Amino acid sequence: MNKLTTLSEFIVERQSDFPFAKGELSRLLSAIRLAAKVVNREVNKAGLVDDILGSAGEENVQGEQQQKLDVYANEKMISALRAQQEVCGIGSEENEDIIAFEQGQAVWGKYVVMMDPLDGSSNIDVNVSIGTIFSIYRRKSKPGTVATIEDFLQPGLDMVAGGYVIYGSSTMLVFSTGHGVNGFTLDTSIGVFCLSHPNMKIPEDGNIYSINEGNYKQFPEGVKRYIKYCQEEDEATDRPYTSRYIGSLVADFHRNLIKGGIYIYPQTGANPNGKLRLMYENIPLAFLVEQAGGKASDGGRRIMSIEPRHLHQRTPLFIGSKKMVENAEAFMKEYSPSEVSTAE
Ligand code: AHM
Ligand code: MG
Repeated sequence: MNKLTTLSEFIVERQSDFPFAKGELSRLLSAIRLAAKVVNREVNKAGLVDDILGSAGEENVQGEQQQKLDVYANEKMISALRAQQEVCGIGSEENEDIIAFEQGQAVWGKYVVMMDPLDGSSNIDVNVSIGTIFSIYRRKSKPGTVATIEDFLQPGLDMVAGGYVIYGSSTMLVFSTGHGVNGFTLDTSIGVFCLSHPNMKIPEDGNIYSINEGNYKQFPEGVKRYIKYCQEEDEATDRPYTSRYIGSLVADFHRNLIKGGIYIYPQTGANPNGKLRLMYENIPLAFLVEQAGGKASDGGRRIMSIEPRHLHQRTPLFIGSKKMVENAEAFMKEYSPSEVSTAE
């Protein structure tokens, strides 16, 4: 049997990849790992336990129904990170304002975390994969003071680590510290994440396109034309492409990362800036895709260099295999020039 590398062993071996003090990365990631295992346990029994399934009866800051598991995952992530005391504050999809820790050692924490604790949660009730997305930044304010919004509003280029957990047919933690992307699969029999996908690379080109075509009429002309291009027959370019859309960003992204493909959530009539959130959905996945050799933009601008203005900001997202994203951008430039922004 080949020797398995556990996540803990991997972190110790790769400690030098993390540009800051010893032990911080391992403590931060172990908080995320612990919360992921706890959420995984609940996700897996969601079909059995009545009080976990379904809506919590409240709306979150985005005006969407919060699912009970959203609330649960949010609480677990926050308490795990608070307990590790490396993090002075958290920005979450589920909380309107940042959570700035004011007591104990946590105010000395050098990092902030942004997260979507349970993305795609409308899929829980129907047993479809969901995920947790996270990003880690070094704080701007002085340790020992209470974190401020400026600690969070940093462009993706300043991110020090990020990734996601996918609760799928198996549970995986995929992350990067800016030195490539590695994927770990949870061995549920021993409760340990093991390195299963070392040094992940996204194929430079692909033949899968992922977009909610139900919104077709609301898409910019450039996206409409790109979809038609994907559907045309052309043997030389392997078209028509295959259409795959789960409606769970992490799952759609994960598949395309492995197989090659493009995921697009463009601006629509209902969501003129797209639906997905820049800080805790688009940037962490853009970080990963770039680390894996792919590309991410809002149709014009590189996601990683956008200067964020507020915590729950939305942007369109074009992400995946480099050649496919470049091609979709070319369609945007040609047919929807007024909707392509180039300003940072
Ligand atoms: P959520 O954060 O409220 O779960 O919403 C994000 C989800 C993504 O997982 C998914 O890619 C997208 O919304 C699907 O949106 P739509 O149903 O409009 O296609
Ligand atoms: Mg989400």
